[in-house]
Amino acid sequence: MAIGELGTYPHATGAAAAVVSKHEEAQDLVFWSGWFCPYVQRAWIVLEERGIPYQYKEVNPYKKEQHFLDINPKGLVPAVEYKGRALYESLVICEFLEEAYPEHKPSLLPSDPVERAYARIWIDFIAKSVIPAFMRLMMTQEPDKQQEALGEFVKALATLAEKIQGPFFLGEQFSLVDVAVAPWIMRDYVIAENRGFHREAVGPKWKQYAETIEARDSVKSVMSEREKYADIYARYLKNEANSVAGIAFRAGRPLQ
Ligand SMILES: N[C@@H](CCC(=O)N[C@@H](CS)C(=O)NCC(=O)O)C(=O)O
Repeated sequence: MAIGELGTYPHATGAAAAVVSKHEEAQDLVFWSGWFCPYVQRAWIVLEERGIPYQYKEVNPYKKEQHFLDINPKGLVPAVEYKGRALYESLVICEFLEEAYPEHKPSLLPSDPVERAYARIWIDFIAKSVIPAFMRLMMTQEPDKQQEALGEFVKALATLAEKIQGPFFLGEQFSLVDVAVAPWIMRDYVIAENRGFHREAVGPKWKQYAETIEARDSVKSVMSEREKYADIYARYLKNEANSVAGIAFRAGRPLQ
């Protein structure tokens, strides 16, 4: 069932395809990507934002091929191989890139340890509250439960919005907090078109922040053509996605 989950487009298109074409040569860092994946886009935004040299490799994680399971036993994208050693989990990869490439500016975490920890509190909030609420809203079918899910999602965003220092979450500097949420801001049109979400419902601060994030070059550069995502989101909207994420959210389990 999972095979073919990807639909008809095996490769990046649009802006993301142009980026892929610049990253074909072998490098110390191999980036195992799925063009469609918001978690991949977190690591990809960091790579582009900081100009880190990497070799792009597209993989269909739904096929669970042995060569990829040897890199990530969970069989999920993103994964990276750094000088032959493998790592996975998008937020872990983002932090790894921060530490392994300190000479590549800008750094996306504050240098002060307290501010760094503060950034991680909000990254954790995005992972544990914002994204699960987004998934629930997309996958819920009954209209009254959709209203409830919409309320929960707007509330989670409002909690985040309250702390935005502007123009970015931590102020002047684009950071890993922005990276952690950016791919879902780029996908909020799915719930706007299908579940009645409006950025305005969160408040003007959120709307302005979302517009700032979606205008960021690194964020735009990892997006494929919008219509190419339609098949994938149609399955989530009908609650028919059999991805690891789809199954976990349907069962009310946290995403591993
Ligand atoms: N917690 C993981 C989630 C990654 C994830 O769910 N990736 C999806 C694609 S967006 C995947 O590889 N799915 C394969 C599957 O569901 O079998 C991370 O942050 O990297």
